[in-house]
Amino acid sequence: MFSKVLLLALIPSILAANHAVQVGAGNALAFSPTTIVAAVGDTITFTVVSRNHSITSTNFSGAVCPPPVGGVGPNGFDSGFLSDLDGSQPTFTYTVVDTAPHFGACMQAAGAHCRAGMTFAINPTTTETYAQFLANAKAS
Ligand SMILES: [Cu+2]
Repeated sequence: MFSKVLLLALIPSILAANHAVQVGAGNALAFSPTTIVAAVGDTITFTVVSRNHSITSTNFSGAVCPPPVGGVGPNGFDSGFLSDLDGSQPTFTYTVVDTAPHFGACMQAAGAHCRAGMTFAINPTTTETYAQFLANAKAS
């Protein structure tokens, strides 16, 4: 009985995937990849590899940039500022808890990084695409 319970408890962690996202690779104002398709229970680990950035959820349209402190929910996220200026490559991990699309950006420089295209999407849809979100960010 104990082993069965233990096995059932372990299954989600065995099946869950981790998705790695680079933040600021090549000193660019960009997330890479820009689109993450993830299942509930998956984790997304963002690693800041240059400058000082944030990983923050925001609106799909309208007030996109800058994303607000605390992020836009439900199930939003905000890493706060994470600096790689000391070469420490700080990380932020988000666990996917729903199937809804989530749109994220960097809040640095009062939204300048966001408007420059430093954005990403988790589980975008055919009606809320990453391309449209990026266009919305650049225009916000
Ligand atoms: Cu940034």
